[in-house]
Amino acid sequence: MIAIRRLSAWTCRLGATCVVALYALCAWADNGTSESQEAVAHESAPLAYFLRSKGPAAHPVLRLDWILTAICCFVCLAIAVMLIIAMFRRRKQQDPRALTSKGGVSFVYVGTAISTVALLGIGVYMLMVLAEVADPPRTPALTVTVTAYDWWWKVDYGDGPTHFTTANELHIPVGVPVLVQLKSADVIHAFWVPELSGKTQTIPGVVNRQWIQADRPGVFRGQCTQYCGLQHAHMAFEVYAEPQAEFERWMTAQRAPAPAPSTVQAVRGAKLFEERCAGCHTVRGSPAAGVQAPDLTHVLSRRLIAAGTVVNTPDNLMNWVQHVQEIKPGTLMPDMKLTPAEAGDLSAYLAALR
Ligand code: HEC
Ligand SMILES: [Cu+2]
Repeated sequence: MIAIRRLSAWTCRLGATCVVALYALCAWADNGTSESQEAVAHESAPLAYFLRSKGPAAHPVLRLDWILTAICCFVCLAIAVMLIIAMFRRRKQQDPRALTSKGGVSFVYVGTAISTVALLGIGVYMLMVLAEVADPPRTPALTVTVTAYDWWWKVDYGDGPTHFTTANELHIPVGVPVLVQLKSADVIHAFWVPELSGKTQTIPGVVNRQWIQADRPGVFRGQCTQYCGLQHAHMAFEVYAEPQAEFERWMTAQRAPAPAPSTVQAVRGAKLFEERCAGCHTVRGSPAAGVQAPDLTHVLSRRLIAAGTVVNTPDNLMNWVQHVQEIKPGTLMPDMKLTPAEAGDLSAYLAALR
């Protein structure tokens, strides 16, 4: 009896050590990567779903993660320890022709009972977490519509004359619940901002709902989490949680149409854009009204382009336009063949879309 008690204490201690080690490993990976990937996604890579939750829709999920991990570690260890004991504690030799063997069956009953209770408990706890995060604590302060495309995200704000569209970037006011209506334009994707909420699928023909809330200002990385084809891994986005005033300034700036091109070069660039890009892209305030690609009215205001793949600098932008298929092979924009003069004109036009 004493031996068993000592053994179970030892197993518990080892389980706890495993969980702590796992946590340390996550923290280490998190630090290492955020330094080396500074250029791509500051403070948000990797997704850190085992480390931080920054809002009420994510806190219960993080707690669930760790409790389940602890239980799983404990079960693995307990089984390993019992196996080892079984290997070393042989029974007395028996007559090999004997038909009956005694003892040991009670372990089956005890094991089944413990597993049943544990699994039922976990099931109930999971349902409680689901209920806890199903609805926001109060009426959402804002509703946005996010539509998933192969392989980027369209974000729509407001309707009627105040409506505007952006891509791969979700701005929200801090400290209030925001309702995200989720749609898909093609296949099944899934919306996930680990620090702000659990995962929700986007399904063609269905409008799903997920609420998010950030307790503090910050940038939170999101990722498509349902395999959707070749560039699924490059289908990220960022959520910017901002104080109300800053958020409203951003909205006002985004609502404005693009200014008319002001230099001769930019006018040439605008014409080129209409001929070569307008079939897919929209620039409000110009005749370009394509719908199958990101709205570029304020493309320069975005930190990243191509669904989190490229940092948005003037050089990277023109490199993207001309070498899309090298940067994001298979994506639904073709490489644009431009002469150096055309690239200069287009660049001058795009530079005003901020
Ligand atoms: C056949 C349709 C098509 C044409 C034509 C096209 N694009 Fe695109 N473009 C796309 C798609 C689709 C994406 C999204 C790619 C992704 O992220 O996977 C995109 C993305 C972009 C982006 C990144 C936007 C962001 O916020 O992530 C820029 C900039 C861009 N295109 C510029 C241009 C320019 C300039 C032209 C014309 C020279 C052009 N595109 C022509 C389909 C097109
Ligand atoms: Cu995907």
